[in-house]
Amino acid sequence: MTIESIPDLPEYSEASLDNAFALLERDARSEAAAAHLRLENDPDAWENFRLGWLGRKQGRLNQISSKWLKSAPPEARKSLGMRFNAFKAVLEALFASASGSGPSDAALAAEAIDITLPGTRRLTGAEHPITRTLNEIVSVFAALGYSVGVGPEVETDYYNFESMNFPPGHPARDTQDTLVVANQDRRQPRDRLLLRTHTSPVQMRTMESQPPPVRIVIPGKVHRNDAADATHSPIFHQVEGLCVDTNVTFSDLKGTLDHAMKALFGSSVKTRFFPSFFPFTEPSADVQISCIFCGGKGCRKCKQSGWIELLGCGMVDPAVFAFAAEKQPAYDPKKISGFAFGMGVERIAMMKYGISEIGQFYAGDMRFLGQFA
Ligand code: 2U9
Repeated sequence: MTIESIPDLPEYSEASLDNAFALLERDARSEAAAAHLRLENDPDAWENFRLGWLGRKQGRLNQISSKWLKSAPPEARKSLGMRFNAFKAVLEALFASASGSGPSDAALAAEAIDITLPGTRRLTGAEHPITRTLNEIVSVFAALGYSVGVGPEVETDYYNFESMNFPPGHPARDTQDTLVVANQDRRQPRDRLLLRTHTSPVQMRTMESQPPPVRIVIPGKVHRNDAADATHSPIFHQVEGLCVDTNVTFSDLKGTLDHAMKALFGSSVKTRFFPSFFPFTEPSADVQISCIFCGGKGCRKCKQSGWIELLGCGMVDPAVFAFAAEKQPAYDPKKISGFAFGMGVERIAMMKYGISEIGQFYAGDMRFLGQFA
């Protein structure tokens, strides 16, 4: 209500004041009744009633009294003031009776709770089997004193390939084809961005940032232009490890990985190492473990061989150390040596949990994922 919308009093006789205040009281009582009805849908109905009449600034009582008192002849002011006080008491009584009356039966019934009903069962979250396997692998190495590193999934050509001994144009790059960021012709070839094909760039960055000794594992997501099938996905997870110190030997590598495989698959598991090739290690090896399904006797899973190939490893190639030495001269291959290894997390999770389709990990099907809760 604005001050303009308040009617002027035609005159200040007692009869006309009686009439004006009777009308005000009638309005107030009918608004109070309406507020009471509205209360079920509008919990603020009574507060709005109070503010509308008794509010300090916008309340009608104040506005009307100041307008009428201002224009009243001096002899009518006393009577007018007393009537305002009486009307204020009516308004306060209306409000007090309402606020004391509480919510209606219907409102109480609507929010009643039947405590005899069973509770709502909420699904608790659980680690995804890939995350769980990745963490398990990492903790095996953490217990051997390895620290854990992470790094960018979008990498430069230098860290992903060149520093890992895949020179530009070298055919070894074809084994790890990947997506590259478009429109980078103005950048130097070594600075062009791509989705990393392995987590090795993080090991290289670690060596650049600290002198030896280094013992570190890097878990993470990697990307390769590989066709998806039952056991391959173009996006997968790896854990790679790097150990650099004085006098690190191939025996240390064998002992470390033999221990890790026993920790992951059980103490009866055996390991064996076969010559292999990776650009970043020399010599390199593929590691097999005795078949965890048949204990080495030969079964369908191990194609009757008793062995399953699980990871790759090798002694860090001196050429890789030479790239690190550009920033940290202590990586002098004449003074230090190191081993590195890499494993696919999906492959290990599939072995541990007897899963035959890699796509199950990514489908988000609760019937599959619920088994790991
Ligand atoms: C630095 C130097 C050497 C990491 C290594 C492998 C062997 C390997 C594969 C296993 C299955 C990749 O996920 S997979 O397809 N990895 O066989 N990775 S040695 O060598 C490094 C890493 C960093 C500085």
